[in-house]
Order: sequence, then C-alpha cells, then structure tokens
Amino acid sequence: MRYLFLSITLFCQTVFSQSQNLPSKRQLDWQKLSYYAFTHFGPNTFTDLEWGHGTETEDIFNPSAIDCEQWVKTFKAAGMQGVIITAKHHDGFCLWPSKYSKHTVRESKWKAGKGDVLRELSNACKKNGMKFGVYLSPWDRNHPDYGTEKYNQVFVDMLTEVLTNYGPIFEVWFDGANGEGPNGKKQVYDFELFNATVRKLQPNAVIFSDVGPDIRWVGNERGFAGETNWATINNQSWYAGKAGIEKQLNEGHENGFAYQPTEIDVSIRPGWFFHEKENEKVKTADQLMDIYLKSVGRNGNLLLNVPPDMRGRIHENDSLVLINFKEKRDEMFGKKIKILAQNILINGKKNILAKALIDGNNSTQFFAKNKANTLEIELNLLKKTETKGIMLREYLNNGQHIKSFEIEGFDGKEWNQITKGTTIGNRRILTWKPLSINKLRIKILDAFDVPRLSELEVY
Ligand code: FUL
Repeated sequence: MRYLFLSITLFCQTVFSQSQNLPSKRQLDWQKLSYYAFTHFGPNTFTDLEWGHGTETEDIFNPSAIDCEQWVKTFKAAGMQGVIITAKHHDGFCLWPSKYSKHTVRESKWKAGKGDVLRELSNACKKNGMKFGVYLSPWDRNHPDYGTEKYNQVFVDMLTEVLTNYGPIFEVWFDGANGEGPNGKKQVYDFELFNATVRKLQPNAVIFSDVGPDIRWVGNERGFAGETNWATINNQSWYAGKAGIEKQLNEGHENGFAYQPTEIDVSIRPGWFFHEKENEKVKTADQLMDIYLKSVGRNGNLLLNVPPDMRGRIHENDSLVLINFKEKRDEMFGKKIKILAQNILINGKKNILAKALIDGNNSTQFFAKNKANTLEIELNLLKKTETKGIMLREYLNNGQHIKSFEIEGFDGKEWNQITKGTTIGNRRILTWKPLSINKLRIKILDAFDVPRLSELEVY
C-alpha cells in the first residue's frame, strides 16, 4: 500500500513537472478571449493623481452620476469580452465596503456610505454577458498593518470578500508594485498564500502577475508583445517586481520551463486614471489598431484601460474612439476570404484532414503525419483575389512549437514572398498592402516539435 502510494505520488510529480510548459484548461479558456477592458477608478479619479497617498479623505470619492451599465455596454459595443476593475489600488481605498479596512466606499459620502462599485459592476457584467475580473494591489499606502506579518492575512481576507461575494471572476490581477506603507515599512508579500486563496475560491480564474502563475506581464505598458513571443518562459527564480527582465517577459523563451502567455496592458490615455487634461490625448483608432496587431496579433491578449471620469461614466471621447476602432477591425477582419477544404494542398497533396484549419473551431487541429518540423499549406483562391492579411493559430494543447514561417503569393506567373514571421502561438496576425493573388502558401520553416495548427483565416 505504501509503495502504491509512493508510486502514485511519483507519477503525479512527473506528470506535473512535465506538464509545466503545457497550457492548463484555465489558460486555454483564457486564450479563447482576446480583448477586454481595464478600468482604473478610485480616489485618484478625483484628486487628479496616478498614485494616491492613502491619506486622502474618503469623501473625495464621490462620483456624481455613476453608471456601471454604461461602462459595460460601451465595452460590449466595442467588441470587448469583459472588464477588470481596480478594486484596490496603491492608496488602499476599497471600492467595496471591506470589513478589513477603514478606507473604503463605506466611509465616503457616495450613496451615503451604502454604495459598492464591485456590486454594481459585477451585476452589469452579468446582465450583459460580460466577464468580470479584479485588480488588487498588495501595496497599500493606507493600511496600518502594512509592513507587518499581519498584513498578508489582511490582504487574504480582503481577497476572500472580493472572490466570494460577486459571482464568477475570470481573472485576478496582482500588481507587483511594492512600496512603503504608512509606517514607512515595505511588505514581504506572500504570493503563495494569495495564489492559493484564488485557487480555492475561484478555481477557474487565471492569475496575472509579472511572473504568472497563469499569465505574465509583457514587460512594457506601451501595448506591444515581442515579434517573437513564446508563451513559455524560464522564470523559476524570478519574482514580481524584479527589474531587468522586461525583454525576456516581452519575448519568452523557446520551450521554456513554464507556460505563461502574455497579457498586454496599456491605457487608452496617457495615464491609467481619468484626468480632465488628457481628454484630448485619447489614443486614435489607428494607434489602437497598431496596438491590436502587436498584442492580439502576437500571441497575447489585450487589456485596454478605459478609465471612468468623475461622473462615473466613460467619457464621450473614449467611447467614440472605441467604436471607430471596432469599425476598423470589422473592416479588416470582418470579410474573410472563403476557402474550401478541397482547395487546400498539404505538402503538395490533397488532405481531407485539412478541413480542421478552416472549421472555425480552435479545438480541432491539423498536423502532418510525417512528423516533420516543416509544413507547407497551399490555398487555392480559385480566382485572382485581393488579400491584405492572415491569421494563423497554433493548436496549443501540445504546446507552442513553431519558430519560423513565411507567406507566399502566386500572381498567376510566379510565387513571391509576401511576409514572414517567427513564432505563432495563440494568434499571429500579419497584414500587408492589398495584393491580388490566385494562390497563397504558408510555409512553416522550422519548429522544435511537430507543427500543429488549429485555424487560419485570410483577409
Ligand atoms: C502599475 C501601477 O503602479 C499603475 O498605477 C497601474 O495600476 C498599472 C496597471 O500597474 O504597476
């Protein structure tokens, strides 16, 4: 019996360590998403600061016409799939009436202390079929226990409230910033305990931090992932807040130790919080399109910050840009070129299994039986057709494998290279100036294991 137990344990350990660099079910589910909102809201919205001091009076938080449903409807109309709110930023102010703090909505004038932003926003999300996620900063410039061993438990208690009272949470976003608290001390964060709390209370939620465990920071706040971007990374000895690892976070490592795809967080405005003076500095739809191609189009999910204003509404300027950006995406990706399975050649031959590439389902895969690390897919467009881009998706259940590929077009006379790339991952989108061609060829030139694709789309 003891031996049986021992071998089961050993077996589990082996399977666990082998599967570190393969995606979990929760990561695969998260990779079905692509684009959702970040929303920074709190005392800073009213004090015009980015980092509140934690000493601001609670009354400062007083949105005059809060309407979380307006946020959610705006985000939904913009094609976003959910929203993550700053439940608690560095100033320690809780957007819900936490029992473990005296710096919360309850102490404010807003709704005579009876308000709860998390309640209003989570309800609006439920009503509109949008996902709801929370950002929590362990750094707390207000809490008297910050900087003592006790604080880690305070943070867990707060987390517990947030994760148990507002229904399903799709993502928990831990900010790695670690500064001083009111007593001038820094805190040693117990991330193991924080993560275990999330796993226990919301087992389907992905956990974000600089170093995962489920999804990682992309190493910058300007909105781009590396042109080469591996979901896998060798980060065994790293910790949240570590300096000097930005480039590696941006690109990952081929066949790295842990599977931790990137999430690209960037703000639609210069700051994370609303500032009146930035109303004319909202990014343009063209800038957002560029960000989209460099985030969603480079094996990441885009977390676009759109901060509510002092009324507690999404400002008109931001809404307008979000809708223009949606129209631009529809124009680019809305008109897929129809490809029939019978017009696909794999390594020069017809292959009935190739239909998995165009069935609109990224849970089905195509890989060549020859187990080679190269692959050629030729699409016959039947007549001269104007093309302007492509999306390729790897089948990731077996891991991310592809290292280099190129796209060629046949203009009726000869084949020419249109574009090329390195990694693919969840989604690789490449665009080009409109080009009329009869055939298009995708050449996987190198992969460290069998290349497997789940989907392709030509625009
Ligand atoms: C950073 C914070 O310091 C910023 O205020 C912002 O919340 C950004 C998303 O994360 O670490």
